Amino acid sequence: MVLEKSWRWFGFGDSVQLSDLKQIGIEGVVTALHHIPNGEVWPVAEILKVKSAIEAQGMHWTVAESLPVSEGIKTRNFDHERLITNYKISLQNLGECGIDTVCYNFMPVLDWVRTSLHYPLQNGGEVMYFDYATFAAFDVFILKRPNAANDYPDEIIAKAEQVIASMTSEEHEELARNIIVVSQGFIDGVVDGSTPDYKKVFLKFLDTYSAIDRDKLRENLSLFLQEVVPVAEKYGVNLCIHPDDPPFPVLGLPRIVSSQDDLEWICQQVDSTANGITFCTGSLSVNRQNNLLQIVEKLGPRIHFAHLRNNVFFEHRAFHEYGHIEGDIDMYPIIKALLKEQIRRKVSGRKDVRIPFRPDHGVKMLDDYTRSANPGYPLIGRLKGLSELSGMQMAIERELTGK
Ligand code: DNO
Repeated sequence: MVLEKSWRWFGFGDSVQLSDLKQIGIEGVVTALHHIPNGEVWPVAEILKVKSAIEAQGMHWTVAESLPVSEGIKTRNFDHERLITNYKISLQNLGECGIDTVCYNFMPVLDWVRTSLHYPLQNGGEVMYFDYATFAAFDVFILKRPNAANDYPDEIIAKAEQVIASMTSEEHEELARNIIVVSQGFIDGVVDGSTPDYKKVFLKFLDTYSAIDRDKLRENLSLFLQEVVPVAEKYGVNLCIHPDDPPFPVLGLPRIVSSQDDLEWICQQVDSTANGITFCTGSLSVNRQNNLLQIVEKLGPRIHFAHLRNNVFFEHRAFHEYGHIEGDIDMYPIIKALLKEQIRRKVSGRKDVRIPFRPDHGVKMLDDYTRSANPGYPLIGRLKGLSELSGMQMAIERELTGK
């Protein structure tokens, strides 16, 4: 049995229709109620609209990605009780509607970070790129975060000086906009990019973490889990936290979902299958200390969702994304380990045997240049990845079962 073929669909405004997904063999749709403001309840009626549209095409809503955790929960500000109550109601509503897997993350202020959304590959394709020195240039010289330079090694600051000098002022602005607005807006952006002072607004958000270090953020996550996991359990929902992308602190903000130790610590906070993880190869692999295979072996029963993506790594934490089965991550043993986990589940009589996977991000290619898409989510590049990953799974499955 292969992993469940799933696909991130951004709702009725997505340029890819549900009928297209059916055509390409998708079984489970991954989506969210993107139109509901962060922190508000997801009402049953809205959930059902999306669910029935998906089911009308013969697929099912396999994962809610993401049910956003508001900043007020991460910082445990004055409003956190209301926000957690709303979160619990949304979990109940999702569970009662039969949506049994909910992905979320606990990254402060920013979700994923890239310094270029259009990095050209030699073959004409385009991917996303993260360069630490360019990121430092943004932080120190464009955003001008107080004392930012102290957070980087001297050699990175020296490179950042060169980077900034080589860019025009329009490019400075584009870099800031990409990091603060463009790559966040379509998922869970906290800053309204339409205001001219969006960088100042962003700095204010960063300030809300001035008294929150790694330990404090861990405490806030633990308190959140203690409240929501029992509700998820009661309504038959498995929660799965998405790792930090990239998996290290950025902008002076702590990041606490970056390593195997972090994931184990999280799973221990509430000892329940409902307290699980999203296994994202692209994010976790950027921390070169992480052994992805070991993570599957150790935490397999808690993996409720897999994001399969590949990277090419350079020195000083730089990387760019790549074709799903190319690149520096060896997908073969990872897929094998995930398929073995499914076999273990079946043997142990677990009901949720199949792990949904989605081809995470993709190379922009061919007709992708003429079709609108959110950054990282081109149709053809993802479709190519889906096919390659699926073929690999079929072959490994035969090898494992002899069928
Ligand atoms: C980016 C995604 C993330 C992810 C969330 C999950 O493309 O991988 O936005 O969906 O962090 O909560």
